[in-house]
Amino acid sequence: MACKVSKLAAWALALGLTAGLAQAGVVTSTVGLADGFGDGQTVGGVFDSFNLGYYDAMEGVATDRVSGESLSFGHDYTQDLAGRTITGATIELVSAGWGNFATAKLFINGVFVDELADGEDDDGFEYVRYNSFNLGSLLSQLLLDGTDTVTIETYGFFGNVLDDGALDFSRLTITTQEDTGGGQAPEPASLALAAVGLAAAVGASRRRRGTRSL
Ligand SMILES: [Ca+2]
Ligand SMILES: [Ca+2]
Ligand SMILES: [Ca+2]
Repeated sequence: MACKVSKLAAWALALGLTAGLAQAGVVTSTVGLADGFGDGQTVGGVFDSFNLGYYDAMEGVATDRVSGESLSFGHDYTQDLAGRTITGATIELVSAGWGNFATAKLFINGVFVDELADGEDDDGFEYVRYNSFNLGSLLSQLLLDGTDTVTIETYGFFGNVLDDGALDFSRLTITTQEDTGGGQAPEPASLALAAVGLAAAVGASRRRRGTRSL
C-alpha cells in the first residue's frame, strides 16, 4: 500500500513539475561570436586593434571591427517569443578600447541602460572589458519585443567621434513565461488530460483498497 501511495504521489509531483517547467523558458540572442575579436583576445588584457579591420558601414558588420563612431545593431529573436511573455533580461557585451574622453553609453531601443566599463586609460592604453547588465528593472521602458536595437554611443575629445574601440559580441538572455490567455490550447488540454488520468488512478487505487478491506 505504501508503495502504491508513493507511486501515485510521485506521479502527481511529476505532473506538477512538468506543468511548472513548461511555463518558464530562456531565449538567447547573440550578435557576433564570443571569440576575442576573432583573434582570441582575453578580458582584462591590453586590446590589440592592429589585426582588426576598420568598421565600414557598408559591410553592416557590428563586431570585431574597430569603430570610432557610435555603433548600432539589432537583436532578432521574434520567432522564439511566440506565445510567450518576457519576464526578465540580461545583456552581456565584451567591448574594448572605448573610454577615451568619457565612457561609452549603452542604449537599448533608445533607452539608456548603463555605461560600458572604461576600456581606455589616461595614457591611451586600451583594454578588453566584459559588461553584464541586468535589465529587469528597465523592462517596462525597454519594451523588448524580439526586434531590439542596441546602440553603443562613444565619446571622444570632439564628442561622438574619435574614440576607437570594438565590440566582440553582444548577448541578450531573456527569460520568458508561456502566455496563459485564451487560445493557448495545448497546455490547458494537457492539464485536463492529466487531471482525468489522475482521477482515474485515484479511483482505481480506492477500488483496490476497497476490495482488499472486504
Ligand atoms: Ca578612460
Ligand atoms: Ca579608444
Ligand atoms: Ca567576436
